[in-house]
Amino acid sequence: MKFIRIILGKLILLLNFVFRPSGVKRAPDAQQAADEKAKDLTLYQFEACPFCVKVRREMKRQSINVALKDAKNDEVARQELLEGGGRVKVPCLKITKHGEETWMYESSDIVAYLQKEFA
Ligand SMILES: N[C@@H](CCC(=O)N[C@@H](CS)C(=O)NCC(=O)O)C(=O)O
Repeated sequence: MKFIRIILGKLILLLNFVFRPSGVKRAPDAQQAADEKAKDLTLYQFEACPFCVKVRREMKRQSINVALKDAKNDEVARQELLEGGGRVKVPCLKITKHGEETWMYESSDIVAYLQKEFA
């Protein structure tokens, strides 16, 4: 079972690479504003989780660099997710605004948020 999961994970990453979306092209000042806004975001994720791949693909489409934290292998990140969000489930987007943190679970909600904020 673990072996099948590893193979599926590798396959997902390969397909994601082969069919990677192209990112939106913005004017330099608009890109700078998007980069600035993206600094408020951190994505807690597992590298080969299909729901996390879905979110990372949207980030690529929106041409934004979001800090990624590996909640599978990085024990500190895992603990942050557990304490901040309440459970170790990925993807989870941490949004920090005016010193306040919001922890957003569910890939579809995260994609909708990214589209609302950056598209
Ligand atoms: N409906 C969720 C599914 C997320 C999900 O199942 N993530 C898995 C990893 S691929 C997970 O974190 N499982 C641990 C758990 O549910 O406690 C989404 O779309 O984000």
